[in-house]
Amino acid sequence: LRAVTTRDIAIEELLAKGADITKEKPNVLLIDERVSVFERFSSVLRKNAKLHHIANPQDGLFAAAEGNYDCVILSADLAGFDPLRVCSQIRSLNRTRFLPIILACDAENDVLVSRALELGVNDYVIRPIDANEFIARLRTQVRRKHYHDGLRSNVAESIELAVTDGLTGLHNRRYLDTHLQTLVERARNRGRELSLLITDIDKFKSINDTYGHATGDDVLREFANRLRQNVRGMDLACRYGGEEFVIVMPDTSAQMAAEVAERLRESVEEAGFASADQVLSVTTSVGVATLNRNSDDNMSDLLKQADTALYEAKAGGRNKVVA
Ligand code: GH3
Ligand code: MG
Ligand code: MG
Ligand code: MG
Repeated sequence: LRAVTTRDIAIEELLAKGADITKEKPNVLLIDERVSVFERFSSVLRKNAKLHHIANPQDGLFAAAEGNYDCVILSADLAGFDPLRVCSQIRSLNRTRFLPIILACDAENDVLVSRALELGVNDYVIRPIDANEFIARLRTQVRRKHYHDGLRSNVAESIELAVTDGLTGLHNRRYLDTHLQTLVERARNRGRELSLLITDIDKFKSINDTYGHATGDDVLREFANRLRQNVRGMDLACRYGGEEFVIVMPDTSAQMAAEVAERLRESVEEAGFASADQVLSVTTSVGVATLNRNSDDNMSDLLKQADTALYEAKAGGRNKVVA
């Protein structure tokens, strides 16, 4: 509730300030088959917008989805087309869901207008059009759109940050914690296999102690690259803790998972890790676990199983896979 309130206040402030977002001319798409209507809107908007004109609503819908418009003017009097249908089509496409629509009517039509507003039309005008009033209404819609576009990309960015590890760009533990249980349940419901591995860099503390923390960070980044090279697109790779990483592998048997783990172990051991002017030898230990379809193991059972295997790999001398 608080977020909504803050956001509303922010919008109102922005609108009150007449924020500078209409500095660039908005791209406006007019959907109406009549050239006379286009000419009237052209003269109304003149220097205030770039007006594009499409006669056929189906083409208009396509253009709206493909193009980068700030507002659509939809004629209520489209020969052979139901404007309400066109409106709900615009609202149902992802690309145009938030595109402002102004309905332009030839005459008062309360029923049509109220249904259109229910379907998501943002505003309406009745011909003959008053130029100043129309420009003001258009500006309001364009400002709102730009403001919300900004909010949406900020939200997308914060979500991205919240589930990404800043150092390596892999998913973070929070992401794993929210998705692993779903992957486990999906595998179980579909009778599919699922494996995961935990890998922990050997003696990482001594890398930090010997070469410094910055070098340690370089090693972590390069380690993440080698992880990425060894997993498929459908696998979920995440940094689980300091120098500990988890890979979840859907549709992967215990044997296949052990092979992935061994390949990863080798790819770390085989080539040195470059940092500044030195090349370091790094090794890693891996514990593998596979979902047992005859048990009711959940996500934490699976992680525990892999962690126990990892512990055995460490106890057994490190640079090992235990499956
Ligand atoms: P083991 O083979 O048993 O895993 O030994 P280890 O030294 O790798 O394990 P330990 O848990 O003792 O040390 C992990 C070290 O990782 C300690 C911590 O300071 C370091 N570390 C954790 N996060 C980061 C990080 O983001 N950057 C750097 N450079 N070091 C980190
Ligand atoms: Mg450790
Ligand atoms: Mg370690
Ligand atoms: Mg560790």
